[in-house]
Amino acid sequence: MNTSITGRAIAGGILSLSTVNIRDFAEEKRKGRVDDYPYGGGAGMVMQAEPVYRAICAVKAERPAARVIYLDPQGKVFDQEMARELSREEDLIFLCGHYEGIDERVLEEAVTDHVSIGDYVLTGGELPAMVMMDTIARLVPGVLNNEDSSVLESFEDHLLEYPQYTRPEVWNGKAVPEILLSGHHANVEAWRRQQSIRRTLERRPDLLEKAELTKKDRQYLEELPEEKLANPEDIC
Ligand code: 4GX
Repeated sequence: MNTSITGRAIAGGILSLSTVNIRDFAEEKRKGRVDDYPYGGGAGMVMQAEPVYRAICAVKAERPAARVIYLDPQGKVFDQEMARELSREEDLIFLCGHYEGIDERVLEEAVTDHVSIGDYVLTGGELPAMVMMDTIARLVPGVLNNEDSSVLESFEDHLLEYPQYTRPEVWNGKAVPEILLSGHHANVEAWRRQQSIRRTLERRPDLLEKAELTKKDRQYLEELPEEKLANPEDIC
């Protein structure tokens, strides 16, 4: 988090980030151990309620209004819309579990949001928390400058981004699409829009349901499948 765009934002005081180690809130006699066997038996270990509770209380003493987000494969799946909503919060606490999870009672007591970053299982919540922090951070005003701006933001309009090209004009025998060199701004915009729509249809057709398409967009979209279906057999 201390490098690149988020690093610059932290150095500039736009964002701040701190961590607490739940082990530091372990009972004295357990010497930093915070896991124990699950009641009812079964494989693996469970994080105890009390150290987790103390850790959350210590953070909340400084940030009483903060939402407490538990990284949890059973949570609501994180997306750009949720990131936008969370970027409006002043403070966020990310609770990262390890092992088989955390004693349910402290979750009931302290967690405001259960969030999953996707349908796969990691060893702990730290990477999901970092994925969320990075995604949310770049939506906080002042974090991105003009150079890495997000005005024409992918996903916000439920379309994939158009392809990008930079110098040289010909690389490995491949030329940059001519329209991009034309200097005709309106034509470039129209071409990029079409590329976005084409890519979304080919790679993520599920996104198109939510996309807001103009009449022109729809017209282009309807012409696409015929063009695509006409080809595969002809190639060989
Ligand atoms: N999106 N993990 C949480 C501990 C755990 C185990 C069982 C509840 C039940 C994940 C994800 C994720 C790994 C974080 C297991 N918690 N978190 N951890 N996918 O896989 O958010």
